[in-house]
Amino acid sequence: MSNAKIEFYGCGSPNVVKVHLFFKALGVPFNYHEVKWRDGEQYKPEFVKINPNSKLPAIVDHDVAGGPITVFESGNILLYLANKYGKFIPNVQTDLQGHTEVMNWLFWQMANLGPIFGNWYHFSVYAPEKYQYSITRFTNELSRLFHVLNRTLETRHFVAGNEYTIADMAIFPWARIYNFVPGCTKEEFPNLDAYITRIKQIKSVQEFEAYEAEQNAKNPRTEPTEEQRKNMFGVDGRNTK
Ligand SMILES: N[C@@H](CCC(=O)N[C@@H](CS)C(=O)NCC(=O)O)C(=O)O
Repeated sequence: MSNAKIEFYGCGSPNVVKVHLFFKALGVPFNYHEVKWRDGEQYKPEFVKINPNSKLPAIVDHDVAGGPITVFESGNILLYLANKYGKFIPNVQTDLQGHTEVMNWLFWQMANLGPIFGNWYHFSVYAPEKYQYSITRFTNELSRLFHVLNRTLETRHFVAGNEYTIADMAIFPWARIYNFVPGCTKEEFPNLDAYITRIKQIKSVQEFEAYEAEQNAKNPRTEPTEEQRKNMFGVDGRNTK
């Protein structure tokens, strides 16, 4: 393999954190590109070439024979990196059961925890008018998902067993903020809370969180402007190519 790096496109978001966690855990070199999604940069033709769905994260791997290879969807990026480096997922040929259990939870995160948390956040925080029906719907479903995790973690250190895998890298960035959701407490979710503490003890996770805190201090969150809200929530596909 060459010394070419992986180009990593991201922003401050739990889906992007997943990929940072993998890179930190393995010490893989990469070039980071901040895509200003509030300013609509995800719809620029040069980014649409990388991810036709205009979402972050995405990577372009030049460090590969016959490459470059472009990868989008955070779960797929984790799987790509796990396959490439042979880490953080049991080998499919030698441990089909272990491999499949990681995939179960990786797909569970991608299809459930991420989208439901995202919608909960949208209706509870970003929405200019608060619709109780939508907030209740996503709060209930999130609570149900946290209970699924809490029950699973009763007998496991990590979500797919007793090893830290890409399933944890996918789940942790969302799970660590479970108590943002009103009524979701440590008392109700003790195993989930202990899991978060356990993951926060991993050295590479600590290194990532220290880096993240530095970045957040440099770029404090601001309320989006009206123009930014149009880029963030006003796109219906008719005005994009
Ligand atoms: N299923 C996608 C979701 C990615 C996603 O929604 N990313 C947000 C992070 S900020 C994004 O790109 N938002 C920009 C937008 O919605 O325009 C994944 O897991 O990669």
